[in-house]
Amino acid sequence: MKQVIATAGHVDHGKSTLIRTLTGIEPDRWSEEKRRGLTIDLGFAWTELPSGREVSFVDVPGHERFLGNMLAGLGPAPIVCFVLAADEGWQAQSSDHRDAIAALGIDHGLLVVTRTDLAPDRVEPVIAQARTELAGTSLAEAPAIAVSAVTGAGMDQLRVRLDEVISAAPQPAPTDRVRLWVDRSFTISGAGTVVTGTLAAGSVRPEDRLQVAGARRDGEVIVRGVHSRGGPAGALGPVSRAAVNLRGVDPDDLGRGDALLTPGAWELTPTVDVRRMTGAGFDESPAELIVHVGTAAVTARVRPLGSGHARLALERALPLAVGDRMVLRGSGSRSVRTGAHVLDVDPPALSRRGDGRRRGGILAEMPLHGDVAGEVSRRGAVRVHTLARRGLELAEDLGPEVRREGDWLLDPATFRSWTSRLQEMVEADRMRDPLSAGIPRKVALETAGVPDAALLDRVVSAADLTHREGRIRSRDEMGLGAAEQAVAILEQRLGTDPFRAPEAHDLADLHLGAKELAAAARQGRLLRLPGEVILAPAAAALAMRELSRLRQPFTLSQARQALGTTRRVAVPLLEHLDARGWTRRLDAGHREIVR
Ligand SMILES: Nc1nc2c(ncn2[C@@H]2O[C@H](COP(=O)(O)OP(=O)(O)OP(=O)(O)O)[C@@H](O)[C@H]2O)c(=O)[nH]1
Ligand SMILES: [Mg+2]
Repeated sequence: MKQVIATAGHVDHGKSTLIRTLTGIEPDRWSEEKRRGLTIDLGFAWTELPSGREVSFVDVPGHERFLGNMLAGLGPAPIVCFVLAADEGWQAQSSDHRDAIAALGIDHGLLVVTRTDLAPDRVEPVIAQARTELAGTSLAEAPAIAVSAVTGAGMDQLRVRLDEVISAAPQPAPTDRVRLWVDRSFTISGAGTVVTGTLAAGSVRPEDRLQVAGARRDGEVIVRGVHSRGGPAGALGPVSRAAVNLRGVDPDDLGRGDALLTPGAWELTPTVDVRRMTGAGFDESPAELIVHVGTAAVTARVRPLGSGHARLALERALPLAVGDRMVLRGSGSRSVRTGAHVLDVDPPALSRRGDGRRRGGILAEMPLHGDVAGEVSRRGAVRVHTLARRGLELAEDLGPEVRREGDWLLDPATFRSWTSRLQEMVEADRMRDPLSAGIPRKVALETAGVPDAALLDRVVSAADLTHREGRIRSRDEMGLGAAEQAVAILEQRLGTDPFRAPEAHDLADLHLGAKELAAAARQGRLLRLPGEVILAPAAAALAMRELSRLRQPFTLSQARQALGTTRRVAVPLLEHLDARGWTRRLDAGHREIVR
């Protein structure tokens, strides 16, 4: 069980020093960071806790200028380590970072008061101050601990506490779908492009195919290798820092804000409807905001739908799901404006007057985990798989408003309308032509508006219709109409001479065309074999009686003589018996009866 923890806290409060002391790894990677003693971009380190569990850290910058980098580190992290300097106490970016954590809904973490060697008597008041400032936020109940990264005081207890916090956090399934938000991409000579990110759920292994949701490219890529803790790994599971070596990708094609996905498992959406969870409402929202989600930061046009909800039109499509949390920030602003929760990743267009107001009302009623019944009634029919992609949870009992048919969830009214539409179509077809073989399935699909073939089968049986050879028709037959008399004549002739099939001119004289013959065959009156060889249905059994008297195996010509018929009749008749499994073909010239 691995975990990833992000730091947070005011600039210069000792975040990077704490991580360095804890792990022995320098998180400030850049020479400029080292020179200035200031974190600019994300830093990465890892260690083993007393339990033997591996924990990785994403160290974020505190300086307000690098809020974007800070959010890219915090975005995908499930746990946060909130750092306060004992000698300085709560400061401006402490508030900013608290707001970001609350906006992202991160509710697992711990409070670390560091630099206690500089102000030993400030520990209690600083913790008290932090509790006040964090009241009502997701970290209100977080455990607090005092340390000095310089003297090492409290560091052992910190390790124990980290283990406790990790144990309390949920452990995502290694089988979940992958959405790896990329925070870095670089090239390793000989290995090619490597991207890194926090693997929050699912697993990645060599040779996996992943879908790219990127600002510069899409399509699929193949994983050449995976690394964690600086070394190669057979497979990576959650929650871990992942370095993924990709085949055939230019490092410039991928970067922070892009994501690697389980192919087909995510909806890439340019439009979402969201609910305000923290911070300012949408009443006086600027027309444009920056949306931070995962490691991405994109511009979005904002359409308020009441004060608590809004539609965000993103500058590019992102892999989002219901339940995702995002930070909204004014462009140019260095603080968090609103924390938002995604309610719908495929919302309906708002084109008519009053649509916005109506939509605001619907969103206000929508539960946080989305509205399956609403989704089904709005769309008429939706696949279970599509809902899962969108992040909607399926309850055991879907209620009376949802009808489940196989892989589909249906609005009962929609299903009823398909059923009656199909019944009408079949009835109209039969009125037009009593001998009709029925409506082709393709036509039924298109005209009735049924979205797929498997679903059509269910509509057919709900409508008490039947389908045969690609056509849908009524269960009860209407008789043969005008062809009745001609068929009766044929039946009589075949009754006396069962293997003497009528010739084409006989059928023409009787006005029996393909349609009439098909209807008679369907109704069990005639046996219609390929080549328009027409026999009585009893011909098969009669033929068997004759053939069983022959020496086995027999040839075509022996069979023909035994039946007293022509090649034209004998060939399709024997093939018909083969198909029924009554006779068996041994080689090109011989058959035998199957006993
Ligand atoms: N005496 C003492 N100094 C500390 C301690 N922890 C950090 N410092 C010092 O505090 C200063 C800032 O530490 P950093 O670790 O760079 O702070 P930071 O929070 O990572 O800063 P940013 O990343 O820029 O936000 C450095 O000069 C550290 O040496 C501590 O426990 N005791
Ligand atoms: Mg730092």
